[in-house]
Amino acid sequence: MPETRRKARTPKEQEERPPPSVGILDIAFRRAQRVSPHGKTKAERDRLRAELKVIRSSATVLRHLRLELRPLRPAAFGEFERTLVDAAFGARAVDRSLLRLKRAEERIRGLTRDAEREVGRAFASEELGELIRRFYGRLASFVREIDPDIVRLREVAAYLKQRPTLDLALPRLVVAGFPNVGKSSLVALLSSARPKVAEYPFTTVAISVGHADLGFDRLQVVDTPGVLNRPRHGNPAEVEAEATVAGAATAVLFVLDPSGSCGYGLPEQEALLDRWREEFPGLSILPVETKCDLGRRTTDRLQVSAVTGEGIDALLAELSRGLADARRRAEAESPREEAPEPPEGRGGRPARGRPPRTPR
Ligand SMILES: Nc1nc2c(ncn2[C@@H]2O[C@H](COP(=O)(O)OP(=O)(O)OP(=O)(O)O)[C@@H](O)[C@H]2O)c(=O)[nH]1
Ligand SMILES: [Mg+2]
Repeated sequence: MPETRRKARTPKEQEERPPPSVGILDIAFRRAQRVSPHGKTKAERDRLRAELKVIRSSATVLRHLRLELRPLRPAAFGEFERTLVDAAFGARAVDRSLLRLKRAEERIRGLTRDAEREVGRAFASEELGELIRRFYGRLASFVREIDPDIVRLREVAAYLKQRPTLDLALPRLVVAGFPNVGKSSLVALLSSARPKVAEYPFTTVAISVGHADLGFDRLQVVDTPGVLNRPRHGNPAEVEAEATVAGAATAVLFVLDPSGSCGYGLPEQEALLDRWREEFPGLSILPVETKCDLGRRTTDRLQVSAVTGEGIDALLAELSRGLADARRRAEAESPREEAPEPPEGRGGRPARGRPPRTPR
């Protein structure tokens, strides 16, 4: 699905910024240059200086590489984040970069060990000088080789930084549906979030989170971009929304606009609802029809209006009931635990026995 992937930076964009290796090596070599060894003889001091140059430059490079990997450490990079990143960058690309960074670390460690041994065996100062030059050269080429990988991991880190952190201990109501149906308007009414609302599709292009207090229960309300029902051909915003439904939802509030003012007919919206019900049989999906101020119809579903506020209290009551039921079920399942939490499934979602799925 090439259209869902992030584009690599153009050569011109890459030209504008020096590659990461320039900064990393600059700091490493400067630190190594500042060594002031003690020793009785010049030969002793020369050897110690060479040893310290090897150790300091390599340690500085390794520390920088570890820093590049920090945003992707397991604690910050759960399965939900992984799904988002896979969808945005391509799964294999990120794995390849991680692997290449790890390999570069191992090679640098090996190079350092060899250089330390050679320094110990060297006789003359000139020999030491030549040894250090060679070591610096190889160290630099190892780091330069992974420049594209460091750039990619930095892009992933920046992407993740823009995504809200979901508290996996709190229930997550994901508000989803077709574009322009009124999802963000409902999120603004239900929670503390104030997402942008406008009369064109794809106003929301990334997920955002607000909170709602429903009696005893605190709920995270997640606004998502609209999804046109076209698996494998969705744009990055649609892929992100589907990944959130698949990987982060405790429950889904599926918003339908029967008035058609969103620009899409009810049958195509119903088709998306049907597909999700089929793909996520264990997920609780509550459909709600909105914009009822534009016209009411006969239906068993909840009907609301974000403009007049009609039906919102009934919707809140329904959500409260659903949450209380889920809490009671969790308490019944783990009666001895003080703070009952559902067992975590994929992406911190309560396990429901449905198969993991990579959204396309
Ligand atoms: N009449 C009426 N208009 C509404 C209602 N809810 C939302 N709208 C309008 O519908 C349009 C889309 O609303 P949004 O809340 O931005 O819809 P969305 O589903 O978040 O849209 P995307 O983020 O683009 O997918 C805006 O012009 C809103 O003012 C409603 O209950 N009644
Ligand atoms: Mg929106």
